[in-house]
Amino acid sequence: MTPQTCILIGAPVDSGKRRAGCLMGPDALRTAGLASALTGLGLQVEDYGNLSPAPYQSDTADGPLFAPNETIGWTQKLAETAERAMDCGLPIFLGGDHSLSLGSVTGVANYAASKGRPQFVLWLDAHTDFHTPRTTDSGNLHGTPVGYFTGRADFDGFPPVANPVPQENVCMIGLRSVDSPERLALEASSIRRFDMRQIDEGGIAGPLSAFLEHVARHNGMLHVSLDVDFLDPSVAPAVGTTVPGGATVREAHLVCEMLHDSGLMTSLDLVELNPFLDERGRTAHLMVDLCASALGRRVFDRPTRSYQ
Ligand code: NNH
Ligand code: MN
Ligand code: MN
Ligand code: MN
Repeated sequence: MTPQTCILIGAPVDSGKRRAGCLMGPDALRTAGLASALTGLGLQVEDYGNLSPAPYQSDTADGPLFAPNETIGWTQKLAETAERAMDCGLPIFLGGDHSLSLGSVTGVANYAASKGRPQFVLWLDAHTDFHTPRTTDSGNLHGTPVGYFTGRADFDGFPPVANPVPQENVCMIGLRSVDSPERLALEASSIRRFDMRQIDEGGIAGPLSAFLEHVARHNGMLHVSLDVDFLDPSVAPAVGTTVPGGATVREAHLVCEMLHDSGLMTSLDLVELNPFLDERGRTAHLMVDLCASALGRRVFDRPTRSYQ
């Protein structure tokens, strides 16, 4: 069997919020040994280098949103690149802030549609990122990707979403900071959502396997979006929006190990790493280790579990 190819796509997006630093994320993940961790698992790795946004009109400081045009440029470039990369392997988007997922997810969803398969998304994050440009209070577009790729209105000027991901195909795990307009919209939606209390009470494996079964039953393609702030800030300090009470190292590894066992993941975002805020690279190393778990690193072999 030819080894699976992972495609590293550097997306130094820093326009999704005001605090700078995520532009250094892709190179910090490379420095922490991402490529060699994957080749060590017997995978083929191709690195596309760092992308730049499609040409965009320079942003002004007036208006409620921070740097919308730059984010539009990134969305265009990432959607095109994501759709093309899907034919060549499993793309791993190295962020960059979470606004990169406006492009990565819409791109992979276009690919899935071209193959006649449904797209699913696992959102691992303290936040729901379900705002629209009209509901956001902060004006930070990294709080909007789920709103965009599920087809919510009011993304004026952004590329139209040809293949919105159905709400039933989205599962969020790790939630603990949700703005009221997001909560109201989510409660009216069929997005699956698990806050940290549910994880505390019942563990993380149950909700995840239920979702993976659902993906398998529908022969879906699965995009996983891992925000650094899914993790507890005591183990992952390198993020601008720390929220206490996040996933432990083992909870996060378990999610990744189960993803690998499922064989369902077809694309991955590693986002929101701000190396400027890191402590001797520990967050970058943890993200690399989690990525390795999601792609097959394990202590002992065990029978693989089928979700069909
Ligand atoms: N909900 C807040 C906002 O829209 C925070 C979003 N920040 C994130 N999302 N880090 O993952 O501004
Ligand atoms: Mn996020
Ligand atoms: Mn977040
Ligand atoms: Mn179903």
